[in-house]
Amino acid sequence: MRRTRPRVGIVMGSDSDLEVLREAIKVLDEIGIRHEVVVASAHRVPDRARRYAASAERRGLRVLIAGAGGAAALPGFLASLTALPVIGVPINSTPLSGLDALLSIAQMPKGVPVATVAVGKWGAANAAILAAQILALSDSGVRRRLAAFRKAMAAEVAQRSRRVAAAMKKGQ
Ligand code: RP5
Repeated sequence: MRRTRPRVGIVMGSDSDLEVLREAIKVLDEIGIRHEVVVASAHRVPDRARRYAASAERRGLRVLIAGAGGAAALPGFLASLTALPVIGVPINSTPLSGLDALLSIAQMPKGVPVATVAVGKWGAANAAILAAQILALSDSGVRRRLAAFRKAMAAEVAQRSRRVAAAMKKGQ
């Protein structure tokens, strides 16, 4: 069977960002979306990051998820070089716990948007769900699997609610 090409590119400023971005990888795997993962810092290897962004659409990618810490230029840098939607994940790798990255990624100048999610692991997971939602607009398979993912999440909340109710009853 022919394997489909990756649809989501996950780009990180450093391999030290991987622990956070694993949350995005887990969600994409769960929903069954092919992805690729690369390290390409905007500050340390700008040419590599530029080449990646410039070739992304041609290579079949449809959404980029970019994680960076510090004065996080990477998501905005990629967004300036491709028309693909870029989702930025602020990484809590600095003494400011990611607040610096959040502001750098969210405060893009008018004309070059980056969809910015929460700092750290929650943001990484949400970046993957948002990427799935974008792909679902034109892919019925992703739409079905995303619906199943959301259904499983709702079932889990219901289960937690039952657990809390049982614990309350026991305590009474
Ligand atoms: C950023 O600097 C990376 O995205 C990372 O979050 C941070 C620290 O990188 P390392 O010094 O751990 O390589 O570019």
